[in-house]
Amino acid sequence: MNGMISAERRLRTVVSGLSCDAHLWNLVCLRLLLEDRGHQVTNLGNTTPDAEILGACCTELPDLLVISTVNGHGRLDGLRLIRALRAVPALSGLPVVIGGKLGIEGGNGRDGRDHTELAAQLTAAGYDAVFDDAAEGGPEAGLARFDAFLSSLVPRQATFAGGRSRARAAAGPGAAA
Ligand code: B12
Repeated sequence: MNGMISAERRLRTVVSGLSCDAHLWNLVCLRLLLEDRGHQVTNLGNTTPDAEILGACCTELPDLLVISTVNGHGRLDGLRLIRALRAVPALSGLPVVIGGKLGIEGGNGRDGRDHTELAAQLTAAGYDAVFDDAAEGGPEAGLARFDAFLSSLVPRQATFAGGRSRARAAAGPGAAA
């Protein structure tokens, strides 16, 4: 753990599972990580409908939306969600990441297949970064890359224009951005 960040760098984050994903400890884990760093978290929970995620983002205007998926449907549900989200003008610049088990090949997702194309598809559709358990180093390395990505974000209120505060280039290898 990296320790607490300063108040000026505190992010307001929304964490959510996707509509058909019943797993919830992944969300608890992400919440604990974010809170440990000093960030504010709204956890929308598991099996959250797209409309609820979009509604929460429109209401809270967070600095970051974190989508977690483990049941294997993330590539489909994740694409549907990000396309709907990017179609909302107020959310077109919101930093959004997705991570977890993006395929259906089990456990750590290390099935020998090339997941690069999937990550590219997700980023092309609008995700700022993808943290795939199947990427090199497994889930632990993914969380470390996520941590680095967090450090690269600037809270919306700290930017003059209030515009997009993402930093794609800082996402690092494995965090397809
Ligand atoms: C508990 C469990 C369940 C419980 C969930 C209870 C609950 N409410 O949480 C129940 C019984 C409901 C369940 C159901 C199913 N499950 Co289940 N489940 C598990 C199990 C045993 C543990 C999951 C867990 O809690 N892990 C602890 C959390 C903390 O870790 P995690 O989920 O792995 O998340 C980590 C990473 O993925 C990563 N991460 C996740 N999201 C994100 C996001 C970001 C941004 C980042 C950076 C990182 C990140 O960080 C987390 C911490 O390291 C796993 C197997 C396993 N040992 O992991 C299978 C597992 C996840 N389940 C699986 C499957 C297939 C199912 C079912 C489809 C089974 C079925 N045929 O019905 C259903 C799906 C139901 C649904 N609608 O979603 C598969 C998924 C396979 C895949 N994706 O390739 C697994 C991997 C089992 C397996 N080896 O096949 N499951």
